[in-house]
Amino acid sequence: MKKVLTIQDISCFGKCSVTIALPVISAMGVETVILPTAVLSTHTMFKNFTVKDLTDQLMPIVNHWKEEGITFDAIYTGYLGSAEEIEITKKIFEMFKTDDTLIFIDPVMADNGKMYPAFDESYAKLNAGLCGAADIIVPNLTEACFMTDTEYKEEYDEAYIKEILDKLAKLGSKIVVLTGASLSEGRTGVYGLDTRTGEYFVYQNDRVDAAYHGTGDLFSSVAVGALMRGLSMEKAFALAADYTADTIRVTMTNPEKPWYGVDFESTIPQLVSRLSVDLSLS
Ligand code: PXL
Repeated sequence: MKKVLTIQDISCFGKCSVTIALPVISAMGVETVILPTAVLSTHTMFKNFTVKDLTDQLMPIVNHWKEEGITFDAIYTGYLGSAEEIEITKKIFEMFKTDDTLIFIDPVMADNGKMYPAFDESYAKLNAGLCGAADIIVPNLTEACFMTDTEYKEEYDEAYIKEILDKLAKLGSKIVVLTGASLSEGRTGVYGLDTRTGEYFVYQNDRVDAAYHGTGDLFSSVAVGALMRGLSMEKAFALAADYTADTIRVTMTNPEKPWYGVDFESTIPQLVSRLSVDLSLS
């Protein structure tokens, strides 16, 4: 069984980061090891959330793993709390990366044109530096704009997306995948570039007219799980995009109208069966 290390926070309530990555990647048949960067009472879209920073725990934990001879097939990073944690994450890559380790970075820090409360633009530059160590990065449009000093636009054309991808490529990652890239009215999805071959790839599905927290984490977790199970990049990202959109659709029918997170618990069985179908066809 493949083994993924995911480095991101635990938001105890709110369904994001570790509380999505752990159940979703595990359900996909991949062992999921967690390195929590902080413990928060909720994610940062709630008011008055508490935070216990765990920066001082990261190196002691990974040093213990190293002594135990523990290895990983992939390292997937999401929400990191501080500049110092970005530096430590780079060290962890150096400690655990082999020729076969996939480094997958979701530079979680912003959405809808704005940084999340805990971050500023200098943090975006540090995240851009971290992205240079990745095999695959999956910023959303806002994060990509902050990392490449590009004006964020709500309305744009394909040339704008390609310009951002070309700038992201200069950060140094092998594959760059822009999420939330919309090429036509009512459609959205991913637009990727393999910087080694110069080839672009696109996957679009119907835009669901609702926004929930944690959907980026859901998308990334599914992509990591699918890649670990051996799906091609195109298939892994198509599965992640479709599953995320389906889960948003299901969440919209919940009479309790949760605003803080999606009902991925209801859709995990569909994810697992679509993964089996995709694997049997590949
Ligand atoms: O889903 C991204 C995310 C992860 N972790 C924390 C967050 C957010 C988004 O708001 O606040 C703590």
